[in-house]
Amino acid sequence: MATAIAHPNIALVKYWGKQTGPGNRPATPSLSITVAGLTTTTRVEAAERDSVCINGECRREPKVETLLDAMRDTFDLPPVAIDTRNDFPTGAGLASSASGFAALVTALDGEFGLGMSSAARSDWARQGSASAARSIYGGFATLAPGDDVWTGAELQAKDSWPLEVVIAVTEESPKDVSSSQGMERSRTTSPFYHAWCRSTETDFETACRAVAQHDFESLSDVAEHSCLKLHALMLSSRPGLLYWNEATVAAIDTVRRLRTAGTPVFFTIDAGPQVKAVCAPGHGGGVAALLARSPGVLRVVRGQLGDGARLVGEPPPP
Ligand code: 2P0
Repeated sequence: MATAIAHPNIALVKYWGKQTGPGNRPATPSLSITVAGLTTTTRVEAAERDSVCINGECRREPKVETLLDAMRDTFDLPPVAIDTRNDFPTGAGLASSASGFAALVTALDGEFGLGMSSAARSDWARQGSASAARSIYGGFATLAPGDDVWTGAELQAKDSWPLEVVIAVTEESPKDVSSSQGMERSRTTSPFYHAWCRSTETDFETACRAVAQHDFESLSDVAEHSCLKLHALMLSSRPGLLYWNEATVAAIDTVRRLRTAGTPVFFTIDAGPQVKAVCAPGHGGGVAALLARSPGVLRVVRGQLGDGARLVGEPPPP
């Protein structure tokens, strides 16, 4: 058997909406940071039939079944038992599908000797869940159109600009509307969808430049804009998608007040009510202390930039 770990990633320029046709290709490029401190651990081994257990609960997972079917068109892959565990809430806006598919493809590659490059693992992970293409890589990662394919890539290594992350958890339970369903609803019903696609290409270029220049102010500006624009797109879908709760709004306010007082920090929020504060190096402790006291915050999780998905030795039994 083989075991792989992967970390979720937090998009600073968001992906929301797919191209039509096969391959699970996003409609727009995206940029993220991979975050150590939250980890998915996935173990795979050959078995008599396919099975998937997530946090000890075995169930049908259509997205995993679709990915395994597609991989079997290319590889000689036997039936496989998959056991995956997250040390953070699953399906609650913390990118568990990104780390999940990145760890799964990496474990399958290791166990069955599929001989994949990082780019190939990223390509297969994207077919499971598009944001997973970025969790194959550490540090700052992108998912953007290449010459003829959509590829993930490492834009910059984690040590080159060690930003810190503080996640304010405001709800532990899974969301009602999955990201896949939500983004399809936005694509088909929001009057703002085309403006979202057009403007995200510019945001992506701005953010790549800000990362290359370690320009925190510029990155803050474009990342908060991408986040708020994403949620405006969600709200303008029919029926409207509202992933926030009261504590989410209070935490945004806390981050804004911190920044006004001089702390280099910005917020971002995905398809869930958790608020992620991204801090310049050395500022995670102060931000965590204040966010922990923000109304409605259940707990805070601190993270650093992390490595990409990788094989590990067998973990001790739970
Ligand atoms: C992102 N999100 O760029 C954006 C921001 C959520 C909000 O990618 O349908 O789980 O499996 O490709 O990757 C969540 O969508 O969706 C997501 P599928 P995925 O991180």
